[in-house]
Formats: sequence, structure tokens, C-alpha cells
Amino acid sequence: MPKYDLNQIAAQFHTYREISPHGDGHINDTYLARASESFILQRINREVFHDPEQVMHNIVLVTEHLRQKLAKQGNTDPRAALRVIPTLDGKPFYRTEEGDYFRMYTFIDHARSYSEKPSPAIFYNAARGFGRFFSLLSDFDPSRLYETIAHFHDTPARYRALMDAAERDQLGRAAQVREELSFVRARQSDTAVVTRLLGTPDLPLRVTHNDTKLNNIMLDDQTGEPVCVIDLDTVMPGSILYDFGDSIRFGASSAAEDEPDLDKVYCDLTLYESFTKGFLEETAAFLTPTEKQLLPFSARLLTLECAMRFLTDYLEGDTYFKTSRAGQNLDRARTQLKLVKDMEEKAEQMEQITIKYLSPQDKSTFSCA
Ligand code: ADP
Ligand code: GN1
Ligand code: MG
Repeated sequence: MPKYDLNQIAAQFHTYREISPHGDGHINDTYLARASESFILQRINREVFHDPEQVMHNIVLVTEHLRQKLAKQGNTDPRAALRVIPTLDGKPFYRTEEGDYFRMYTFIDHARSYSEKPSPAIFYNAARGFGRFFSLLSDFDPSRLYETIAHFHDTPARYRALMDAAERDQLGRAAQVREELSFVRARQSDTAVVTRLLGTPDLPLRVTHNDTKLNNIMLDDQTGEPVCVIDLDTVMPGSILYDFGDSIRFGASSAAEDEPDLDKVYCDLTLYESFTKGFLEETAAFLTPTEKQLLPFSARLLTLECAMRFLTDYLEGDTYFKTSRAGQNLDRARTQLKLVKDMEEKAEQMEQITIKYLSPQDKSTFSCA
């Protein structure tokens, strides 16, 4: 049960009939607040976001930009960009006496997000939605945004954090994960491939989402068309490869992120293909040749990074990601490592699939590993 009075908090925004837990994200506490319309009330996780006011600053700027661009394009669907509902005294968040931060959004109605394995058509539509999101933000100056979590996708830093956690071994769990640690160590050189180039013309800093799990995009219930990208807490300057890679990591997996039976876990190439197709339809016009070249690799990289994050959290006592059972972060880390291994074995096929959706000119500059 929450340690805060939800009715008192919701009343800072509006009056509601009923408030109930909603969604299955790993980070924030999400509630559905019902009145004549529905709203989403969220407690921002302060352990993860040390400065929630900076998070809300970014979200207000980004959602306003999206709304303006959508209006210019003639998109009148009010659901097409998240809308922050201010408090009765006009702030984009409510801070409790204990220092917790809450915010409210309009509810994206007649649409849903997917936490389970998607069909190729659903994943294709999600890719188009994310691709369109980057394209709408491609003229937004990244320097206007705070870096709300420093070094979020700094994969070499994630590697060091894991090795430090294993060294400290505060809960005596490191012996149990020796194999996993040596698997990661053998791939240390992979961790720097994107960070080394980031900020150069080959791999420009863009406004990216940084958390493009399939359950962070809403698709229309009737048509399946992408409606709105949500969970904008980590919108920051970054590489578009983070977003492509993370989408594949989660959505192209044959099994749940915490599946204990690793025999069920592999990267589904049909799903890889449907996402790549949709993503390139929306972004090929502005991606650089290096970005295109690194798309298949980014899936492996982001999966390795996520494995390292889950494993670090396991070694440190499960304090970052929400868990609902013992060993869940370890299971999550193991599925990710299994996916990395599978993607390594399928690297050539993933390249061939990617090439299929490039223009003849891009095809000629794409070099296979
Ligand atoms: P977390 O950071 O914990 O993942 P999210 O912002 O992704 O939190 O919200 C969790 C879930 O709640 C989402 O996966 C989605 O299903 C639902 N959700 C969040 N915002 C909205 C919204 N504005 N309208 C409808 N559903 C939403
Ligand atoms: C978290 O908030 P959610 O559930 O969409 C995490 C992502 C991880 C993901 C793994 C702010 O995403 O970075 O990739 O879990 N978000 C944050 O499932 O750390
Ligand atoms: Mg989420």
C-alpha cells in the first residue's frame, strides 16, 4: 500500500471518483484517476530521478513542441501527444511535504500499450510511432533539455558499475553469477562502440526517448495505428541507436523479460524485420550512414547494457528496478544475456534484413561485418 494519501494528492489537480493502480512499469507508481474523464496520476521515482522538477521541465517543453508540430501537420487527435495537467495552482507537478513528486496526464483513451510479445503488425506500427516521434523532435535543440539521469546509456560506465558491484559483493551474490560476469567481461570492447562516436557528425546527438520499450507507446484499439509515445521521463540528448536497440531488446524477444526458462528466449527475426521496416520508413531520410550501419549492432549493445543493469541491481540488493519476487532481476539479466548470445549468432541475418529496407545508395555503403 502506498505511504501517501492518494485522494489528498489527486485533489491538488481535480476531484476524482476513484483511483486505482495502473500499468506495469518498473520505475514510477502509476494510478488511473477517474472523474467524468480519466487521468493518469504518477509518483515520480525519486531514487531514480534525483531532480523531478528537471524531469517535468523537459516533459513540458517536449510535449509542447510535439503538439505544435502535430498541429502544423494537421493532426488533430488530442491523444497524439501526452498532455500534462497542471495543479490547481498552475504547476506541472505537486510536491508533498515529504518531498514526493506527483504529476498528472490526460488518459490516452481507446488505445493500449503492449507488455507481451507483439504480432509483427503491432511491432511494425510501434516502430512507425517511435520513428515519427524522432522525426517530430528532429528540429528540437537537445541543449534545451536537462540530462535527467547522468550517463544513462553510457555503456562503458554501466560496465564499470557492474564490475564495482561484483567487487563489493555486499550481499554475497557474486559467486552465483560468475558465468554471467565472465560473459560480460568477454564483451567489454563492444561497450564503447557507440559512446566513442557519439557527438561526431557520424553519430550525432539527437533528442531521443531512451526507454523505447514496447509498453511505452500506445496503439489505437481499433486500427492498431500508433497514437502516442509515453513515459517521457528520460527524453534527453542521446543516440537514436539507443532507441532502436532498446526497442528490439524488449519487443523482438520471444519471451518475457523475466522468463526463468532460458530455452524459451531468443531474438525473433520476423519481429526484428517488422520493426526495422517501420522504423526506417520514418527515419531513413535523416539517419546518417553510420547510424544505419550500426542498427543491428545496437540491438545487441542495448541488450548487453540492460543485462548489466539488471545484474548490478541484483548484486546490490534489488533497489533500482521494481521486483515482485526473489531472483527476478537475476532472471531478467539472464534473459538479456541469452538474447545477446542469440543476436551474435544471428548477426549476419540481422544485417541482411536491415539492408533490405535501405535505399540502393545506402545499400552500397553498408558494409557487412
Ligand atoms: P514507468 O516509468 O513506471 O514505466 P509509464 O509512464 O510507462 O511508467 O506508465 C506505466 C504504464 O501506464 C504504461 O505502460 C501505460 O500502459 C500506462 N500509461 C502511462 N501513461 C498513460 C497515459 N497518459 N494514458 C494511458 N495509459 C498510460
Ligand atoms: C525501466 O520505466 P520502464 O519500465 O519503462 C528503465 C529502462 C529499462 C527498463 C527495463 C528510467 O523502464 O531503462 O530499460 O526498465 N527505466 C529507467 O525493462 O531506468
Ligand atoms: Mg514505462
